[in-house]
Amino acid sequence: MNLPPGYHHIQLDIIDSTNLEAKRLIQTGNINAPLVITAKSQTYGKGRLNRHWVSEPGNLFVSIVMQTQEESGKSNINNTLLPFCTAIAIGNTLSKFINSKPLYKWPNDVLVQEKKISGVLIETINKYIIIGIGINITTYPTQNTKLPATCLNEHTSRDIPLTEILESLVLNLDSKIKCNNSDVINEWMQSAYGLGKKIFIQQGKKELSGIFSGIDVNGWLIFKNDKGRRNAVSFGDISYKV
Ligand code: BT5
Repeated sequence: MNLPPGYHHIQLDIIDSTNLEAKRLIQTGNINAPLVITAKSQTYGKGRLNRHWVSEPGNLFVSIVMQTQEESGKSNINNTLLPFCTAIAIGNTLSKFINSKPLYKWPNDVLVQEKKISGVLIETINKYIIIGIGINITTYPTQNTKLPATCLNEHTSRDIPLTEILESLVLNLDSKIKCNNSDVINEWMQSAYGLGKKIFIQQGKKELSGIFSGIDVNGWLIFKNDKGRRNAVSFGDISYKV
């Protein structure tokens, strides 16, 4: 496995969730970050807000554990824009293998031809950040998903080894987290899905709507409400008018 200098790797067979495994290692003090944990399949793949991530063998399930800025004493990890760095790293990796341009759905989904190919779950625990990434490679769920899904093999005839995808992903992420904020924002915006479109933002029971106009320096989603007033939100699920 060809990972950037300093990275460790644990390869698991079946696990409940690579993010949960990362948490256990952190809690028991058995962590040597940066650490890449991969599994062949997950029995309890997690999405955001305790949603389920369908985790069939053949797809990529990885959690990358890094120390936060304070703990490592480094100032070169872009914590604020980590979700966007991660989406870009996934997008750049997929672009190596397919012709369609991956697009980013705020905050960190990656779509290919308007279908979800990858999801990201970032969690923080005891001064460590766990970046959980699922990428559909060979299969994808065909029902019970909010967005239609897809997988890499639907967009290429080449059989790409998971190791090749993982190596590119970690390398891309390692370089993105060292970029400055404006570069990250600009790169993300160039492939933002739905710019200028009417969006609905679900925040629990509350729903906001407006025209999606970009992200600000903190990665908050900016939208213009129906009265033309600029608003920003830091969290929420986005859907688009059909
Ligand atoms: C995500 O959540 O998209 C984050 C998914 C993160 C999964 C990785 S795998 C490695 C690591 N270990 C874990 O346990 N998790 C991370 P969210 O935005 O909440 O989207 C979840 C929703 O996506 C579900 O409610 C479904 O609608 C849909 N979905 C579930 N599985 C899918 C899949 N394989 N492909 C596409 N969509 C899926």
